[in-house]
Amino acid sequence: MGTRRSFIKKLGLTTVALPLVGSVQKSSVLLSNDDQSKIVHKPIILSTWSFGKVANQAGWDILSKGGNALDAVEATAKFVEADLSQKSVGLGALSDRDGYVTLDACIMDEKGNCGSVMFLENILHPVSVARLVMEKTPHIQLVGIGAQQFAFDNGFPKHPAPTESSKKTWEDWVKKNNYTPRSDENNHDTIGVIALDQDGNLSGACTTSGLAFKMRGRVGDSPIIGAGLFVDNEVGAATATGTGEEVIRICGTHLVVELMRQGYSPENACKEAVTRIIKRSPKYTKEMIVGFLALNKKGEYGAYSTKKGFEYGVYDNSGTVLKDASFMEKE
Ligand code: SD4
Repeated sequence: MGTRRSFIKKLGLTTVALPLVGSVQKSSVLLSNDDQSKIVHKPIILSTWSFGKVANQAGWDILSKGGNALDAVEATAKFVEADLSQKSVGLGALSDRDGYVTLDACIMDEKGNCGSVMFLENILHPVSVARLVMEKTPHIQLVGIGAQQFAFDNGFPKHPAPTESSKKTWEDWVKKNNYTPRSDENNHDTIGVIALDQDGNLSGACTTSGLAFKMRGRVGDSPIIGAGLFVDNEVGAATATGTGEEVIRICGTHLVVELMRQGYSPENACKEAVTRIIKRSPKYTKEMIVGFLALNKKGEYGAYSTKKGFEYGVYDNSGTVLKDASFMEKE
């Protein structure tokens, strides 16, 4: 073995495990250092936060059978929307400060097609409405009652909200009336999901109820293309979570993808975006969380956050894992 390894080293070759299509098996092949930079790691799906790890299964079921990234990201986003125990995505979420649950979502495919809904009420699957905006209208964004009417017209039923438990949390909050609409440990968990399919195409989706107890009508970064989500099939995809106002200011995910275009690794691109946010408002660093998650065309990925605690799920041919993002804040 030792002899084989030193022989490989001399030649500048490395043994690399390559995933096989739709299977958990791996094969070992020898690649020159030049070839290593061309390795494409696919299919793969990534989602924000710990529920992302569970929800990735829905997308992986599609990707592992050769399905496309767009269907996969929608399926993963829907999985979380359908879970009414989630307090920051879908109709089970915490309300705004007037007691209404208002949802934001968007989706983007490998051709630059995109759709978005904002301030949408009583609809279980905003991400699917966003997809229909993309596929059936000449527009990108629909808001409020217009978005809701569009959903009804396309057969989405009206669902009640808030849930009893979210209503109770809101009633308790009203008593304190402590208006701090900022993401912290207790107020986060948008699902942003990005995927690379077997054909080498990228797509992404993002869906949220936004910040708990936000002002009525407030919309964050999540449904904004280039802020909460961006996909460029030549380069990569990125999604964001956390205090949306900070992400919008720097067109966060567009920035991350453009940095990857310039040669940044996914993690370093996310780190640079976080650095810009912190540079403008260092005092917020300890108070709020903003995290970015990115995937490039080769299937390399990375994440970076203002502070400790941002996790993301990864599902590829080697299985499913939850990872901790790197972070800026030092204790
Ligand atoms: C927002 N970015 O509405 C969302 C909230 C979020 O983790 O992601 N929280 O600003």
